[in-house]
Amino acid sequence: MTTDHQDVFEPPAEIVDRARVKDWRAVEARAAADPQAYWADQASELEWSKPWDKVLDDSAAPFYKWFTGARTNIVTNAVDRHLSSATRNKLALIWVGEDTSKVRTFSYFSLNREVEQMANILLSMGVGKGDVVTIYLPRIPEIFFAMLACAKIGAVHSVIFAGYSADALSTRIDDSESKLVITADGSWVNGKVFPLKKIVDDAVRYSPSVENVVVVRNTGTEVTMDTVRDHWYHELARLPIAKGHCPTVQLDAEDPLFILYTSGSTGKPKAILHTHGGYQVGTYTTLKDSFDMKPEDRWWCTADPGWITGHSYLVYGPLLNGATAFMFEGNPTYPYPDIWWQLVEHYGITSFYTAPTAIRTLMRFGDAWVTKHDLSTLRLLGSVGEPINPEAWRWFHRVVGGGRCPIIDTWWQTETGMFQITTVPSMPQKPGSAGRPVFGQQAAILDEAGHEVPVGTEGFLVLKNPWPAMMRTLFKDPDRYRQAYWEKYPGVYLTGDSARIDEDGYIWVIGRTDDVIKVSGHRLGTAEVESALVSHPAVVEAAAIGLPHEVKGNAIHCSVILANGVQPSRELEEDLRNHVAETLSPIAKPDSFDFPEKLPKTRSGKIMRRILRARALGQDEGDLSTLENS
Ligand code: 6R9
Repeated sequence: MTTDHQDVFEPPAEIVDRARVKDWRAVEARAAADPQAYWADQASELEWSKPWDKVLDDSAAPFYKWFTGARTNIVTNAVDRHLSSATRNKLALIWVGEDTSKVRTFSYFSLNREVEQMANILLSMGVGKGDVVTIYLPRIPEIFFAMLACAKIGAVHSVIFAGYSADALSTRIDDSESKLVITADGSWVNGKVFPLKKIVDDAVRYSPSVENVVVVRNTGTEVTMDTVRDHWYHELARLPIAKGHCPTVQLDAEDPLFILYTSGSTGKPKAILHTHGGYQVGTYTTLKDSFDMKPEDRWWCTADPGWITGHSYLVYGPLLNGATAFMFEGNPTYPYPDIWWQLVEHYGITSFYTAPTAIRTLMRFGDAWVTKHDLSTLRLLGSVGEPINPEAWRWFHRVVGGGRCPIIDTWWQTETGMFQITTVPSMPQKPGSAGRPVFGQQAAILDEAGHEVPVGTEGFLVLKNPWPAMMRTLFKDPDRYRQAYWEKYPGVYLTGDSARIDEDGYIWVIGRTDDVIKVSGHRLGTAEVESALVSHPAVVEAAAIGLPHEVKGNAIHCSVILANGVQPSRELEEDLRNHVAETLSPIAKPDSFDFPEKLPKTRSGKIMRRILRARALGQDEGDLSTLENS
């Protein structure tokens, strides 16, 4: 370990005094001795209409099942159980628009009313148990209502980040065979309207499964409404059918709750499937322990509900804990780079969870934007999505947290559903290390052959124990599930990340080992960018790689073979960039290009990205013996 990594921050005494988990070593040891007993204890803090027969069924591993035989619904625990007590009047959600004069707040009582209304409408449209509903909504309260309404009636939500293009949306709708799409007229992005409904129109033209589109009025933009297919949500809400109580359907613990598409090594995104029972236990427990959730907390997770972080720790986790969630529609630098700190001060946020890329962006504007606000309500800070570099960690700690607030780094994935490597507030923190495996989990770093590597050596990060919020399979693709995650090292879960472990058992995640790139914390597949590029008439072949970037973590660099007679130019680069934005998403825009004569390939035709990376970084190209025509 280098000395840079040896900084240790001991948690302040008042944080430890207040922490739920004070003696973390004892809890860790108890959970390690009997993980199933640990998870059963956690699960018994939630409501089940029928108890489980078995905590873990591993008879068909890697298709693990949790809390088998139990009946439950995540909405019973996230909403309903808070209605019978004083919590019904507590704020469940505070929402602030990009125009911060727009504020909407919901107590648990009124959140329930909204969810019942949306659920009644879904039922009236023939949505039933097991049906997949596509949700393409921005950060507005209706995304909470839509997700919870689906869960309430046993439908499966498939949230698509409202920054994906029509092509990407259409592929995901088709793959899931969704009959209903919930969207909005538009969303606000830095003062401009992003035309969501228009994108849905384009997507649905090629998606024959869609029978109904429900449109929430948000920006007031003019949109085209198909008289048969499209319905305004506010008009449906006035109908008698929308009114009245809507019971929460009790489901099998293993019934699906949602699918969420994420990028993998191929161009086809993977639909990760999560279920009601285990997912509620995992997200409830990890948020409670790592962020020391208390009734008086105001929790702000800046992630978009379109990603797993938004699912687990903006929507479900806080509600399962009966906390108050805060959601902001806007971006961190609009209209000024102190908008977040202004909101933290105004709304008295106590726990603030964000991504390193945002911290690095805001850090560049200087301390004054932060220090002019009174951030003394903050108690805990959190980080997710990519490794946090020690410099950003220290700035976040010193300037935002006033040196008082521990930073809870949380390593996890769409697939894991819940934190896997993190700290709890009473644990010492090391800037740049994600921490230790969560209680009940064990991690290891393996070499190519599957042997554990010595302390301090980089290798493949694997997880040894199953955990309740683990994905159950890839929707409609169980073979790919087994092969992608469980085949390289039988019996352990392959994360796709490389990491080191230090002498204290802290894990230092380095990055992905596959063709997945995290760009500004967003997960993208190089193959998706490549297929967007080759759909441009000037492009014959393309290879995308991630290169280190100071703010974004990684930036996308593309090597492109141009069609005969096409010459590289600035205009062409701009055109290709816009083409990727339009066919995939603006978040996938390449940063830089080069236009070689040919791509380095192995004799079997596989692109050698290692060589492209070395070339782009001006480094030695290394061993070229496997190169075709070497
Ligand atoms: C939650 C989320 C998963 C990948 C993961 C890893 C990277 C996430 C991290 C982190 C270092 C952290 N990652 N959290 N790397 N430190 N705290 O981001 O899910 O979008 O599926 O991405 O993100 O590479 O494998 P997802």
